[in-house]
Amino acid sequence: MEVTKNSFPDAFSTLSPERKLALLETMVRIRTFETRVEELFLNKKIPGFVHLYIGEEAIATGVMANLRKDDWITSTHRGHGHAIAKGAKTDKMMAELFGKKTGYCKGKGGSMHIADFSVGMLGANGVVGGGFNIAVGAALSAQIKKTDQVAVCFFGDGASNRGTFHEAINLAAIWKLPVLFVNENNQYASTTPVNYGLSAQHVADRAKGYGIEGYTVDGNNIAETYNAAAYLIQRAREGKGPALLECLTYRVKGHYVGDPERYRTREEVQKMVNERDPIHAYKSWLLDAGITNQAGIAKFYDLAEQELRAAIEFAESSPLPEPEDALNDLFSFSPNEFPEVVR
Ligand SMILES: Cc1ncc(C[n+]2csc(CCOP(=O)(O)OP(=O)(O)O)c2C)c(N)n1
Ligand SMILES: [Mg+2]
Repeated sequence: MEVTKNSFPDAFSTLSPERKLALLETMVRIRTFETRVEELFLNKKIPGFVHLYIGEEAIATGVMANLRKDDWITSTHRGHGHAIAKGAKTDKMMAELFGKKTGYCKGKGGSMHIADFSVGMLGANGVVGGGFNIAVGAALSAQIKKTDQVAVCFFGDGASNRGTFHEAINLAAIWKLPVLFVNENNQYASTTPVNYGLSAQHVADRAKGYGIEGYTVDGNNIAETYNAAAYLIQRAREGKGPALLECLTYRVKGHYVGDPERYRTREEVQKMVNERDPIHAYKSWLLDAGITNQAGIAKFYDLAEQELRAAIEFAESSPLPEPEDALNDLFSFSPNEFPEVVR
């Protein structure tokens, strides 16, 4: 995997040991959530579809560590990691995955509809490329209201071929909106390898066409994603406009749980797991730097397991939605209030 080195200021090095460890904790919480979700799905506890974020944790974690609670993100169909890193509650997420009434969408949406506006998570999205214009809209509201909030739009390599990508980036560029477009180039769009679907060498190359900065970093290296995000988010916050950040990564699991994966070899996947796992790399770095020890790392896994056990218990013991509620919450207003709009 080719990586273009960019010389962003090294904000990561200035983080306290506690904050460096907090990054590991977030990555471990995401990995643990996803690992348990895979098991639960295979055990038929979770209906619908789930797309796992395993192997891509350094992107959500490095970016979100630079956002405030009142900043916004838009997410994708592979959104659990984004939601967790932005501060969503894993018990309400799990309940949503189980289709339970206590879930984020009262059990009506599932994995691809998790949103928590209270922490600035504007939503996962079943529509590939559905987040671009929502993020640009949020950024426009910050500009109009003269707040210094920033919106981050996460999207895949496949999504960069949607028309919405081009519309959104162009408008954000000409209006200098405070939005960062974070591309998670995980080498595949379902069954299509990135080098088949992408006309440029890098997704970031497309930035030039809109007159904005585009960068490519190693998305499996938490220090690199952190540094790039720190610089570009601050720049957006100061009114200097949008940028495109491409994070090179690898989708370790199938496109969805149950994907037969006939489009790639097991050897390819195993090599990436062995050589490029972002959590393994960061743990080694923290140990070498003397910031923690094996027991310190084990503690994060124990805490994440405890959190997940509680989340699963909450989801399992929660009620299913009532049939009478099926048509509630489908509109942001009551259809009876504005009958002429709903006609
Ligand atoms: C508008 C639209 N087209 C097609 C699909 C079907 N689909 C779901 S995920 C996906 C691939 C997305 O690839 P990418 O953007 O690279 O994200 P990744 O799955 O790799 O995270 C496709 C084609 C969809 N959900 N929405
Ligand atoms: Mg992809």
